[in-house]
Amino acid sequence: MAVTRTFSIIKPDATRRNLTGAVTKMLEEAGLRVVASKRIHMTRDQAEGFYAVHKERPFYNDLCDFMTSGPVVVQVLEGEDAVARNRQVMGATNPAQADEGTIRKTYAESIEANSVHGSDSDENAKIEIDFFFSPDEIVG
Ligand code: RTP
Ligand code: MG
Repeated sequence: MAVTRTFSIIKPDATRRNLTGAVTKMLEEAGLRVVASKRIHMTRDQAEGFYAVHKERPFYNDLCDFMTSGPVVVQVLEGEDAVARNRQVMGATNPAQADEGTIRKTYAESIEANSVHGSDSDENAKIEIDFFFSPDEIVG
């Protein structure tokens, strides 16, 4: 299996509860390496642009409110089959449906405040990494 990259966000519900380290530990224990990381407060424009694929969804406006409600930690993760590996350790979008031992089962508060984001394909991972990071910020 090839070593690839994915994009992760530790969401405002997790940074508010001081869970940046705890979440990162679970990512690392899943075989992912943090090759870029920064704590930012997303602007409304950034949130709307990042989630533009969800623009027509009923939860879009609330989601943009939530993602700008506090700091987030954006990260690039590297590992074997990174996109799938990350989504496995994240767990289902709705924490009520997430498997035991996943980040969302362990820490998420609700389907919206679900602690982490992870890219859903290699193609989207590249787009999302480029949205937040310049090449010199990524050290593999
Ligand atoms: P993500 O993109 O954050 O990694 O999560 P995902 O693929 O599991 O979920 P997605 O369907 O892409 O939805 C993006 C984020 O929108 C919020 N959401 N709220 N209120 C709702 O019904 C609802 N559904 C989704 C969640 O924060 C979800 O992670
Ligand atoms: Mg998604």
